[in-house]
Amino acid sequence: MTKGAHDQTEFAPKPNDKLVVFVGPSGCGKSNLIDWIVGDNEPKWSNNSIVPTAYTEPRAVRTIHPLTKETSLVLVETPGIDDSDDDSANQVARSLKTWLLKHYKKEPCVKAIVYLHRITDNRLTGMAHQSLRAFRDVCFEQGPGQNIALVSTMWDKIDLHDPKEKSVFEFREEELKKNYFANLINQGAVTMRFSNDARSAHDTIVGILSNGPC
Ligand SMILES: Nc1nc2c(ncn2[C@@H]2O[C@H](COP(=O)(O)OP(=O)(O)OP(=O)(O)O)[C@@H](O)[C@H]2O)c(=O)[nH]1
Ligand SMILES: [Mg+2]
Repeated sequence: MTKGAHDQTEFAPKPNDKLVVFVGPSGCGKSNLIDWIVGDNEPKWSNNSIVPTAYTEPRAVRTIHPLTKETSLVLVETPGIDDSDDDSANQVARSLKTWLLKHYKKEPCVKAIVYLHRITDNRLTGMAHQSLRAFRDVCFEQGPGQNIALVSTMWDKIDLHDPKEKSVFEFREEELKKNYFANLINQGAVTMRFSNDARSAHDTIVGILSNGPC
C-alpha cells in the first residue's frame, strides 16, 4: 500500500457503514493517517503546508474494511481543534453532529473516535479528555472511554535504536498514559503509535476496528 488519493466528490452513505472519526488539533496528522489507510496513488488530504487546513465541516472517504473486505469503512476527518479556544472542541463536535444528521437518516455505527497527538510535541496544549467528551456525546450512547483510540504520531521521527532518544520518548509516552490520558485509559481507551508508513497504518486501523459495539 502506498500513501493515497481519495476522491472527495459527493460522499454517498450506505446503511451498513462503519465510521471511524478522527479528531485532534490542526497538524496532529489526521489527513496523513487517513491518506495512509486509504492507500493508492498520491496523498490527497495531507500536504506539507504549515497553514492549518481551511475547512469547517467534517469530510469523509469510503474505503475497504481491512477485516471484512467490504467497502463499508468510512473515515471521517473533523476540522482541527483550536486549543487556544475553550469552545473549539464543542464547535467541532457540533459540526460532526450536523454532518451525521445530514448524511445518515438512521444513526450510523461509529466504531471509534481516534484522538491524535504528536509525540514530538514537548508540551501539551489541548485537553484531550475535555475535547473527547464533546465527541463522545455526539457519537456514543454507552459509557465514557469506550471506543476511543489515542494515537501518537511522528514515531518515524524518533530513532528508537538510539537508547537515549528511545528513553526520552518512551518516558514521554508513559507520562501521557499516567497523567494526561489516565482517565480515558481507565475507562477503556487504547493507545497506539503511528510511525508514518503503510504497515503502521494497517496495524492502527485494524487495532481500532477490532473493538467496539458494531
Ligand atoms: N514524519 C511524519 N509527518 C507527519 C506525521 N503525521 C503528520 N505528518 C505531517 O505533518 C503535517 C500535518 O499533518 P496533517 O495530516 O495534514 O494534519 P491534520 O491533523 O490533518 O491538520 P488539519 O487538517 O489542519 O487539522 C503534514 O506535513 C504531514 O505530512 C507522522 O506521523 N510522521
Ligand atoms: Mg487535515
